[in-house]
Amino acid sequence: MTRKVKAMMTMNSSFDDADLLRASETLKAHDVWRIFTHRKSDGDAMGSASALFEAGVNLGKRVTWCSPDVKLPEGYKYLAHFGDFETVEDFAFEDDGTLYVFLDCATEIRSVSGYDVSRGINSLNIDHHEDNSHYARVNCADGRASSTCEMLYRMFMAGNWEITPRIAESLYTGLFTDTGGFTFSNTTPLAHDMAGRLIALGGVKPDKMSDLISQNKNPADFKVWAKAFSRVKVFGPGNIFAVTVLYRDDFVEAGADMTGTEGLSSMFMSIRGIKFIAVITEYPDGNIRLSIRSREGSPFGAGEFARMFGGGGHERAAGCTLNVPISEAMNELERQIMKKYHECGCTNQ
Ligand SMILES: [Mn+2]
Repeated sequence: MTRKVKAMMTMNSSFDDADLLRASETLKAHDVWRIFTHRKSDGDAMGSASALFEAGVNLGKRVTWCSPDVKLPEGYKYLAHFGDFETVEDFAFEDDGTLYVFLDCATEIRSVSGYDVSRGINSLNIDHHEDNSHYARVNCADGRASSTCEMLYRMFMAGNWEITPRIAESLYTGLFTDTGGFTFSNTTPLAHDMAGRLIALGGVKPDKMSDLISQNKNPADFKVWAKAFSRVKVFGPGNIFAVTVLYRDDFVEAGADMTGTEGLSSMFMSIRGIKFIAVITEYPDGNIRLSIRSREGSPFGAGEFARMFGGGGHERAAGCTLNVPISEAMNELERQIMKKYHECGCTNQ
């Protein structure tokens, strides 16, 4: 672990419930909000952006939302503000009274480039990553929260915001996806309490939401998933590790885009005995990204492993970039996993 990452993790321990009220007041005090979410949008990033966008519109604010993603996953178009998303790679931040709001971003570099807090701009960071680096003027980051949507929900409750059905649907989306449909270890009593209240508010129908979120893959994505399944390699002591790979040609041949792999890495957890899985994906620009999942009983966590390669994320779900030719990626990854296993002197189970 690098010194920088250690420092970032220490900073996060400072969350206080008063931070929710500070975030709420900061938002209410500004009339123009620009929301940023991280690249490779997931349900929590899009759900939280859509929820906050709607809440802002209801308060008469001028709201915009962007990230470097060229395209959002189509399955989420039911979100109230899916259509308001803009692609922005490089953003010119100005000290003009706009409030810049980062959602679900552990660090500012997860979103657009050009951000620099020292330039006196007003910025707010609402997040739930354990390694959040507190990069904004106002920071509201609790590593114990299940999702950024949960952080927003708690902020709305603390600040007496109205949670309309459209907001409830968006919030439920991030809560559902980041807890793996209420199956991951971050499914706390509060997560269930939040779900219950969102249902009680009238906007959320759990069966409909489950269909919208989980039962909406397009056939081309399935062909890509099939390639990943067919290449999986299980290894290590007690066969607790698994790796697989997706080449860019897999997406071309299937007619799929890169947005359809959300949820894929978690699927490998249904192999009996698996504690740790890494899915290698080759992007059109040649970059090789790892999507990593771990569960209790793994000798090391997903986040810990990702940070060895300059990546980040949560203890159980994380990602990083691997700098090797794709042809060597599977072997190299297996080697790194076994090396880490032996180095840490740890045993599984
Ligand atoms: Mn999240």
